[in-house]
Amino acid sequence: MKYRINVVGLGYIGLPTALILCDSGHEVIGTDCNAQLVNELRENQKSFSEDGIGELYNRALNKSIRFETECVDADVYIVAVPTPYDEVQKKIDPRYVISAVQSVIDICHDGSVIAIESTISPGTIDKHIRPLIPAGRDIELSHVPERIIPGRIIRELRSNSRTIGADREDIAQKLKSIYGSFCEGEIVITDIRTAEMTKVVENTYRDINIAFANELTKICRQADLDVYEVIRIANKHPRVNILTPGPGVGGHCISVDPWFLVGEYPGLANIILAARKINDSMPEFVLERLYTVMKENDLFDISRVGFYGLTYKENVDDVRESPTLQLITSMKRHIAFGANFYDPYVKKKIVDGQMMDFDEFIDRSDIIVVMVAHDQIKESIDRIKDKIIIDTRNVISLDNVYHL
Ligand code: SAJ
Repeated sequence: MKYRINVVGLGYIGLPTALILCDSGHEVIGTDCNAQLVNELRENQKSFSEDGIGELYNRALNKSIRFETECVDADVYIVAVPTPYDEVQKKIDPRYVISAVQSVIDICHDGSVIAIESTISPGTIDKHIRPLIPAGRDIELSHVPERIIPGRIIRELRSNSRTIGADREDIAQKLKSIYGSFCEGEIVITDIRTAEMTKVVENTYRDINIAFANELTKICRQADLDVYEVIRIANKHPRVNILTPGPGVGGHCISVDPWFLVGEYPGLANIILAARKINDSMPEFVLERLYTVMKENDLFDISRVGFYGLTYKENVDDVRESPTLQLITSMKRHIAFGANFYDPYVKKKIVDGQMMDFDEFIDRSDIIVVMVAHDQIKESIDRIKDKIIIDTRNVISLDNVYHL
């Protein structure tokens, strides 16, 4: 069955979801409060690049997808607006989700379904969203947390398993038929609170496992062992799968979601809190390594140190909570200024010392700290082979490279 679907919020999650739903034959209207974005989308300019999104976008335009700044009447609403993170209070701010749902409630007809994809902390729907529905109105809520990873959005939209949390079986089945029109993975039905918790648990699981790899790195550094070799061998065990150490954990999800559990269950979330602390300590650990390497090489001029990569992971332009930005905060605390920074994906100047030209960055840096494994640096081995390199991602195939 085909539905009329209004996707509210046309960012990393909403836009690809709107396009793929349109491609699957639904009548789709994409809504975003950013008029400039809506105009660009109408005028054939998609807002970001991802493998496979261009073709989907062109096909959706031919299938008459519409982009609007207001919500419109529809059978189903998919809310995929951002949930800003308050770093001080360690809490997500649900205000955009609340206002998006309110805009939907203001115009939708009874019998409509609102599916919230935005990341929310457990309990948000009961606490902040349900009370928005006026008594006597028949509007159904559900939580269908997104699970896709930047860099593989379109592929994962099709292949990942999905969770649908709903109050009623018929509503869950309706959503299952919609998501099933493009999702080839298993679609699991549950209640809303379980769906909320599951999403946070998934990202917390990953945070804890990355923290284990990072803690091993510190232990191996002290024991003078190669952590990568230790992990490689340990992972030969059929039931062991240790993740990859790195300079910290960034992104809007893995480094954020575990705090919801710590905040709500302070006496119980012990491993979770320890993992967060370990991952948050990694940028500082990189600085300690840098200091050791500088001493070893008799180099003490910070203006000759270059940090490569500002994004939270490779080959994306997203800098939210990125380890490099965390490291810069740490440096400021130690009153260490003057280092060089460069990222091929960050086209605007966002930090002091940021160079916009790769060659200039290389020329100005005697020590290069690889913070992000963008393809560019892996393909520029010839350009950096005479530098002192601290490779926090274990991707530079040169001898004499320092690791974490
Ligand atoms: N990282 C490591 N070592 C690893 C893996 C990752 O240090 O072995 C670091 C990365 O460099 C990065 C951070 O962790 O800084 C997170 O990166 P990621 O690629 O693992 O995950 P995200 O944040 O891009 O996407 C995650 C995904 N969640 C899970 O893998 C459980 C994705 O499926 C979710 O949709 C997304 O969060 C989200 O929005 O929740």
